[in-house]
Amino acid sequence: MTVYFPEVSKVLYEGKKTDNPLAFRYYDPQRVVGEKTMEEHLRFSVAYWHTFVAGGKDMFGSDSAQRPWDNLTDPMEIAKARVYAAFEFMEKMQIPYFCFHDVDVAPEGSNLKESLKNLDEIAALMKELMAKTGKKLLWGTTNLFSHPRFMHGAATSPNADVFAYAAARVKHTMEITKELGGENYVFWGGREGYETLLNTDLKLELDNLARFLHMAVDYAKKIGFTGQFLIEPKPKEPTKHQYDYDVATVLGFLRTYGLEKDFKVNIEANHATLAGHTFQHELRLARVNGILGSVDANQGDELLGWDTDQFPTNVYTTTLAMYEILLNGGLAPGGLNFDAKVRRGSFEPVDLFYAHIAGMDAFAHGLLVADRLLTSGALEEFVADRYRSYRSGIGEQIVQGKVGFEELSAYALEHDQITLGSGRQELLEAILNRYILEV
Ligand code: XLS
Ligand code: CA
Ligand code: CA
Repeated sequence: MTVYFPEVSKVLYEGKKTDNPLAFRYYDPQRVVGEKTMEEHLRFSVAYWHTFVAGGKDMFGSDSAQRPWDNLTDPMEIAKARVYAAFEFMEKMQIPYFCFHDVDVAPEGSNLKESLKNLDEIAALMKELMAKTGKKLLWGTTNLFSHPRFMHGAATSPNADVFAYAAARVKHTMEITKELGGENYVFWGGREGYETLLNTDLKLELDNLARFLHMAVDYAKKIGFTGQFLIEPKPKEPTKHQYDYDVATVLGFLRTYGLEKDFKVNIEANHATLAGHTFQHELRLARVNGILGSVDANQGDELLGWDTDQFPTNVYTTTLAMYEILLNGGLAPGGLNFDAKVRRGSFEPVDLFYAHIAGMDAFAHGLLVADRLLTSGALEEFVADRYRSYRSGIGEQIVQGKVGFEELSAYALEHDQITLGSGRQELLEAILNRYILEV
């Protein structure tokens, strides 16, 4: 059998003093943190499209990456070689999960029937290797944005034939996801948005998007697919305005259309920052509303305004992310999917290992810090104390709904000399730094 990464043997935990760049310094899968192992907490996943398919193309240049599995001519043979490369990579990296779009794994045929047949053939090979290696599918999804037929959207296209075509593709990918034991299914509305309102019936498009999602829920029930449905918010790119703008927008949409029980969100760090939020903000908002389902673990570049999908290496961000995830009671059945790509200049196969090691160690480090921070209670105690006025007296009555404007007005007339406490932001930031630097 072809070995695609001969320069790398299994990547192991060697501790933070190691000089070996092909070892983990923090990620120790079996290490217990709180009540779970690191592997159970972090549920790492590799993104098929970035790691085994994309070749480094950008607006200014062609593919730059060396991908030995692509050195074939027949598209189906390339697709199969990618599957073998993917499983070799996951084995060597100790990554338990993967995620894919339908079009990542199999080439398009000359018509829909042929495309679905190609997909079935590759899915069968994946199933075989999953059984052999114990690797699992975190989520499947359908690419409803690359082909020109989706130029005006899929479920929100002005053309009903496109809506029908998109439904056929989602139906099929959902069946394959079920067949492979996928734990989630993602809907990222790549072109579900608009370029200009001058040509757009916004109300019909939103109604149609909801109709499409209801049909997906109905079909999942019909075939007994019990994976979690996830919507992945993103404010723009490729469209100027995307309907699933951010967590707050998705929450409003789900509630408007009666879908809130069937969907959670898959939060991508880079999409959060594109929406003008921190990653932590999006995680917090999803968590407190009970819809934090999964995470696309990456980061953007502070100086670039687009979706750069970089590997997550910022330990402040990974710490605050893990802090929210621990407070959420974990992510399962979701996980941390590296929806990230190596830079165009990092073109050698070994760079895929360095990149994933960097991301896995940054999250493992974040987990250790967040766990210690939570055990200390430093932040929670401060926050609880900051809001103590709502646990007795007039605050308690407000919370319990026992008073209205008249009672509050009478109270305020007697209590208009108000004493406030400091927010202590800098002290709290110093505490966070201390914990990050100590691990
Ligand atoms: C693109 C999205 C996409 C989804 C899956 O920006 O991140 O890759 O995660 O379709
Ligand atoms: Ca993503
Ligand atoms: Ca992205």
